[in-house]
Amino acid sequence: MPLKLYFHPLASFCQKVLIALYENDTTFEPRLVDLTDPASNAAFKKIWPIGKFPVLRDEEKDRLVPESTIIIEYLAQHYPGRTQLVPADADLARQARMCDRFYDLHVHVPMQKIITDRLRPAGKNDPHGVEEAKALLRTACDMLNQDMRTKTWAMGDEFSMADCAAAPPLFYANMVMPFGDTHKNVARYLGRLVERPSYARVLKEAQPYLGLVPK
Ligand SMILES: N[C@@H](CCC(=O)N[C@@H](CS)C(=O)NCC(=O)O)C(=O)O
Repeated sequence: MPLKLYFHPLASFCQKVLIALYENDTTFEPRLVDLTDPASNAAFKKIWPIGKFPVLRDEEKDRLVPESTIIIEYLAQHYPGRTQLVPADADLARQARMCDRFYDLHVHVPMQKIITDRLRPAGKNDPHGVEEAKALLRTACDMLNQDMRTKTWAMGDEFSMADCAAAPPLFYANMVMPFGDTHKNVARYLGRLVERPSYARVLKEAQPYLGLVPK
């Protein structure tokens, strides 16, 4: 099996890549990294000293591919399947990348900030940073609510990398800052994502760990 994925089922950026892999039934060897286990953490940092996952290893091509977006680009290029993760048309591809960036930077990062602040040791919280993150998340949801008025998926009719980027942060954002009553188009989009078989599988596999998400 040429592909190994270093990941954790609960980690939202890892889920983004899992969706892409499951969309195309891409075969890979799962390598679960437990960052709370010093041995697992140290072994992973030998592979990728930055210590953030997901990271893909392609044994056949002798390549190490970090960063969720770059992994999906790599899969689209070298292991394509029925779901075209990055559109072939250059203009559409740029728009898909722009959506991916929007979700990563303006939804995923603030959602992570809100959740990880709850894991900080007592006295080490960053209330100002969390307020900023909530404001950014609210602005992003306002914009997405407009954008998703008439669309099925982030790029319109076709599921793409942008939807892989959207599903995990929207799911967790809805847990920490519920938007069902305020952003109905985004909530309906999240409903479609949750029903998509690739993401439904990701959520099922994350289920045993969901209790670890701080309330
Ligand atoms: N830009 C990276 C972000 C990866 C990231 O933040 N991963 C989180 C898990 S969702 C992580 O590794 N957290 C552990 C840590 O920061 O120590 C990507 O897109 O892959």
